[in-house]
Amino acid sequence: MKLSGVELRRVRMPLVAPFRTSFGTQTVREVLLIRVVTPGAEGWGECVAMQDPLYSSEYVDAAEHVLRRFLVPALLHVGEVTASSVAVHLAKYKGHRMAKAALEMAVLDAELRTHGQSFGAALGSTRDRVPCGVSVGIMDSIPQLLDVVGGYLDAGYVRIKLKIEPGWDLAPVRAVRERFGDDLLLQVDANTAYTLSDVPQLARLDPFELLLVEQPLDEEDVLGHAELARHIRTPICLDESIVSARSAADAIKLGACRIVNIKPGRVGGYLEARRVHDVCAAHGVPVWCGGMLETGLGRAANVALASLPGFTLPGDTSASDRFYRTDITEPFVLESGHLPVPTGPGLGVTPIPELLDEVSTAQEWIGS
Ligand code: OSB
Ligand code: MG
Repeated sequence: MKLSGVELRRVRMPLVAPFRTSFGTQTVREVLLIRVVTPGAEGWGECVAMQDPLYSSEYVDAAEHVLRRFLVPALLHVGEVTASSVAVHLAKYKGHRMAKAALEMAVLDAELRTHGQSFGAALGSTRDRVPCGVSVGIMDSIPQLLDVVGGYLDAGYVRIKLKIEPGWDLAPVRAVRERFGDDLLLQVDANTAYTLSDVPQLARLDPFELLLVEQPLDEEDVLGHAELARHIRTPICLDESIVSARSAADAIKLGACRIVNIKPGRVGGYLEARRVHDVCAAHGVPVWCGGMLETGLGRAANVALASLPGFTLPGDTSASDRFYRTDITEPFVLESGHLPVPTGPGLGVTPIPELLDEVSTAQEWIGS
């Protein structure tokens, strides 16, 4: 497949409510979209890098820059491109996994549309719908949190993830357990906000029978997580620390995690995400699909990934209206706590031109 050109498009979408985590508060999503044009079909990619380098070192302006300056030209200069060769062509450029993932996603979408195959079918889907959890931000008060969680449970979400940080951990977990009961699938995500000196506090979460605690320590502190695992009963799940199938294998071998959150952007693409899934499955480690406030494009691909057999825990694959009043694609709507895996060619969804134009702030064409 020869690429005729690549469009980089910036989109700005307001969130339905502020989303607060231990690393900051977001009120708007600045997204970088990629459209690749090939003779057979167009393909769409979504870059999950955030506006500021607070979750990881990548941020959206940098992703746009490295794509324009290095990654897109590298692909335009090779004659035949296949989705599985994208990572090879981009490998000499270090890091920038979210930028690479977005470009590979667009090429994969174009390739699959050309052959009439869906993302799910290509990745190895074994289900036609996936159970959905929702990530709940840090709130101003416990009553407000209970209202918000109650609303999500009424909407049908089958699992609740509470964002936590020092000073907002035990009390929200206890309150949600007391109000909604022991059967609620409940987990927490610290986004690296703790250190090993917090072992006693993290151990106080043990009685609440959480599914997991996600990324309590620094992303580079894999051994710290292994040490923490010796002092708490709650299973540790890694997010930020897992940047490849190799790092997943290492973390598992070191005893740093019993569960892995897979985000395709964080590991460099959907093909590497499948390899992370395969490594975890080989070790009997359950995985689930994380989220990065995706539009309908990234959401479609995430739902497809989440339908692979090793995804045995509900993911942060929530409905479009969790974050956006209006999505840029046909919205993903929760049905009995599940989302359907798209079946059409490629992502199975495309941006609706008028909706996309309404939120676009810049676009740039890079021809071959
Ligand atoms: O740590 O999982 C995370 C959003 C942005 C950055 C990091 C994370 C998150 C979420 C939201 O928790 C997940 C979603 O998109 O639903
Ligand atoms: Mg996380």
